[in-house]
This record gives sequence, C-alpha cells and structure tokens, in this order.
Amino acid sequence: MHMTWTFTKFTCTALLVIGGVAPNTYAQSTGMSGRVEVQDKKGRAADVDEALVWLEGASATGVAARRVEVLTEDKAFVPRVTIVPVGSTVAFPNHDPFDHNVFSTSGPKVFDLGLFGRNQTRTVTFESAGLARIYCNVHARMAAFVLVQNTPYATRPDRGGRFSFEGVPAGRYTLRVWHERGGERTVPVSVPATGELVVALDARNYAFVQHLDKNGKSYDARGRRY
Ligand SMILES: [Cu+2]
Repeated sequence: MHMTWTFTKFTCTALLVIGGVAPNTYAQSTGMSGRVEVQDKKGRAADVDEALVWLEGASATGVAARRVEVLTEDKAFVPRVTIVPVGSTVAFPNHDPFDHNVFSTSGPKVFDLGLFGRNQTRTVTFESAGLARIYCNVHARMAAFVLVQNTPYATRPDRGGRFSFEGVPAGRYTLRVWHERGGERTVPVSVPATGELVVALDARNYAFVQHLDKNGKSYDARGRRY
C-alpha cells in the first residue's frame, strides 16, 4: 500500500511540471516594467531619463555598497542624478579650474565638504536611505540628486521613459517616481503586473525656486552673482 501511494504522488507532481501549471513553485519571481512621462509646458520633457523610479516594500538583502563619482565640470554636477545603495561613498572630483564647495543641508546626510580646487576630490558616505539634494556654496545653480536606497529595484528610465526591474518577488509594492520638476508620485503595484503601467508627472506648473546657501542665506544677498 505504501509503495502505491508514493508512486501516485510522484505522478501528480510530474504532470504539474510538464503542464507548466505550478505557479506556486515556478512563478516566485518575475520582472516588472513601465513607462514614465513628464509633461512640460512644451510637451514631453526631454530629461525623463533623469527621473528616479524605485519599488518600496521589496527585500533589502544583497545590495552591496559601492563607490561612485559625481564630477564637477563647467559649473555642473555630472551626472546630475545618481542612485546608490545605503553605505555607499560618493566622490566629487573637481574638474573645473576653480573652487567648488559641495554641501547638503537636509535629507539622508547633512554635510559640507568645504572649498576644494581643480583635481581635488572630496567624498561623502551615505549611511541611511533618502533623496539627497546636493548643491555648491559658490555656484547657486549647481544641483545634484543622489537617491540612497536599500532595494535593488531602483533605476532611472531610458530616454523614452521606459524602465524595468528583473527578478522581483511576486507581491504588492509601492512604486515611487520622482523628477526634479515633475515632483513625486507613488503608485501601488502588483507583481506580476497586468496591463501597461504608465506613470505621468506634471511639470507644467513648475517654477524654479533658488535654494539657500549652506548658511541658510540667499546667494544674491552676498553681493556675488553666478
Ligand atoms: Cu561650484
């Protein structure tokens, strides 16, 4: 009797595999994809690839800290938008023939790297998650954004706004999408997903507001303009 029961169970298992209908065993992880649209006054924003897209609620394991560079060049941070895992170090090599003073006064890390000149590099390590807004105390219009995350499912869209994440465990998540002028949206998503996911951000009413310097003062009030 015992031998017969075992054989029957084995047969059933084999049939499930052959038929490809064992979702609880074979569909534990999958991909998800979608598209971001940023609407400007003139139409679709050309810098949709500088948006940030990430999944909240996913496992935080296996994301190794690393070191990345954000250059200062021609009075700009390059790249302007960066994603790093928690614990990562961002280096700021100065490629300009004049000084910069990189700082951040809010977000995951408050820091002031002081003045540093051509071919010098200063670094900062981010120990906690969040979106860092990084500025220069000399040049008012310089800005960089560093998303510090503990999920592997964080990315920037391509120039067409498309993004995808591979190997996402099945479940429910919150998708967060951010763009400098389009603001931020959160969208509940399920993996595997059904239908096409399009997240639209509205930048039509965006108005530039000059941030303050590292001492909380207006750049203009210092008597120097850049
Ligand atoms: Cu600067």
